Amino acid sequence: MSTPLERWVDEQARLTKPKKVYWCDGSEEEAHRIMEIGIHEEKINGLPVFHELDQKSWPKSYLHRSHPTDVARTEHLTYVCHSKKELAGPNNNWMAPEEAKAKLTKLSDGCMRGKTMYVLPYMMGHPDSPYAKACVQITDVSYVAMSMRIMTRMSKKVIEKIGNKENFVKGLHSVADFDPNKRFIMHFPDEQFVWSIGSGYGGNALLGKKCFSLRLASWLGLQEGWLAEHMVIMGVEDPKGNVTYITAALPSACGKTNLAMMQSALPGYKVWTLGDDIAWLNVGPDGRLWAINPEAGFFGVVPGTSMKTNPNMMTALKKGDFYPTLFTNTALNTDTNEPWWEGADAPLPVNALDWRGKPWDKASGSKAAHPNSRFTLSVYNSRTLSPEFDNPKGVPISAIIFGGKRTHLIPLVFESRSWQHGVYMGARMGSETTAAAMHKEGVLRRDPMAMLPFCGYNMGDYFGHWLKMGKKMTNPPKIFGVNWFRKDDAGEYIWPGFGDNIRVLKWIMDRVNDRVKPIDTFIGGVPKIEDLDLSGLDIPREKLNKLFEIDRLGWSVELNEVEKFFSGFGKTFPEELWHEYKKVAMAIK
Ligand code: GTP
Ligand code: SPV
Ligand code: MN
Repeated sequence: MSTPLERWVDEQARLTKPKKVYWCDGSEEEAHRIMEIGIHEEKINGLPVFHELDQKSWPKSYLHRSHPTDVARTEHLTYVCHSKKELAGPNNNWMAPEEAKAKLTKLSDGCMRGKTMYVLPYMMGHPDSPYAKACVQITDVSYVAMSMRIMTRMSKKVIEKIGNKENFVKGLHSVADFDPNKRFIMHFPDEQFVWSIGSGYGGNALLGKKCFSLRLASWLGLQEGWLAEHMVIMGVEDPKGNVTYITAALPSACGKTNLAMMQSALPGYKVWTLGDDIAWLNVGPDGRLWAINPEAGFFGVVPGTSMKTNPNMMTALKKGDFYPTLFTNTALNTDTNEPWWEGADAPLPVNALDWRGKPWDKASGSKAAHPNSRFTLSVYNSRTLSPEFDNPKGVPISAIIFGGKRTHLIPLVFESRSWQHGVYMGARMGSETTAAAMHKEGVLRRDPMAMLPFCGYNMGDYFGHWLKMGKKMTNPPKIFGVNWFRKDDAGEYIWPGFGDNIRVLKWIMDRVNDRVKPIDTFIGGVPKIEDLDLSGLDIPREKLNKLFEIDRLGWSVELNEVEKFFSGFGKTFPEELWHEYKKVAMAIK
């Protein structure tokens, strides 16, 4: 007798018609085999699927070039197919499930012809964690199979775990012919099923990541009383050895990976990494909020990564403990066979090919590496990996940070007055767009809790769920806002950022332990400058004041935007958050 899993795989094979079906076991030996296949596969932009980089300087590292139209998430082609449109809300594209399936069935008929169908059994979360989920993804791309091996806990044991169960998480992925006109990322929340066609890019193709662990998981969290969030999880150790666990939600390409892997600029402080992108948050029996990272790898932004900005990530990238590390869409120094990118430590290459495989020099005026070029590597390469990473229970959270990329208005750090006010702070968040999705960069948009592209249901209900979660905790985390990106009149960042962000985390920890008091303002509590540890940092006082300046006119313009945004959710928008909004609006007048 076949199992429901085997029957499901058979059914997909009948539709997509691959040359062969290959069940992966997650072993290293198998990874070498798939790598060999990719090294000899058809060229994209002049390279095979995997190009071996110089193994002395970049052990176990390979370069992949994507299809030139396929370099970032495509939010306009991403749908959440709830039974009713209202469930998806104004924050999602919606299509009726039957219509979406009919469309995708047509596009998928024979889409794997001549190709291998990889069946990938994987866990999101530690297999012993009560919060972990057993999943299976099908894909027709060796690069996706390899990336899923790095990003998740892939193992044949998951097949045993699923056994005869019907309710495992399903993902069907095919790049078909990469045609952007036939590209769709469709979610079926009632079936825990993601169907993605036409794109091989990270968030569109690694279905355990944004598609399952955020969009579908956020919907599950609503039913079951937990949260799936676009958040860093980190432990910050003080000089006495006490570790405070903090989560931070920052929109795509706004600094999560760098925060999670920070090399502290303050002696005696150390950041321990638990996750750089996704957190699943549950209320523990102790009334606190507990976080696990469902992932096991980093899919991080390459440009800007260097020994100066992120020495811990550079060391992890060169460590090569776990096989393999992938670079996607960086430039290639053809003299040394090394990857190169804007902001790298290595000097400008003399002979280089850009991310498309075209000869490049500085005079060409274009970027050598794609601004959204990425590395994919295992967390186990990281020397800052927290000893608690594999703890199935997760870690207890003392503070939640909401931040964004705001060149104006938003201060370096501020604190909410209560859980409810903190939820309002998260809901009104805005951020300037980045290269992580296909849209114009640098445009301010609302991005509540950094979840706008990832909340799998109506965000009005999502805000209500956040409020409810607060009521379930006897000891909830304190909520803070941060902004590393404020600029001066000359257009320069005021705050040095990166390792110096520890100074902000230290103030947050001092607030968690009630060691200092904030100054109350209408947006929340801001630090007294003398309570910030600025030792060894040379920033003139007037510049520092700029970081905390509260521009009333700017805030009233902002509030008009916020009001319009909140109103879009109609009756689903919680009254409690209107109440918080009105308090701020009154205070500004
Ligand atoms: P996703 O993987 O897309 O979710 O992004 P992320 O939030 O993990 O962003 P990441 O840490 O990769 O940072 C994106 C960009 O922001 C990189 O180019 C970084 O160099 C830059 N960045 C990160 N932290 C800081 C900071 O503190 N200050 C400044 N100025 N730039 C930063
Ligand atoms: C993001 O865009 O927020 C990412 C990269 O973390 S992706 O996996 O493509 O979503
Ligand atoms: Mn992300």
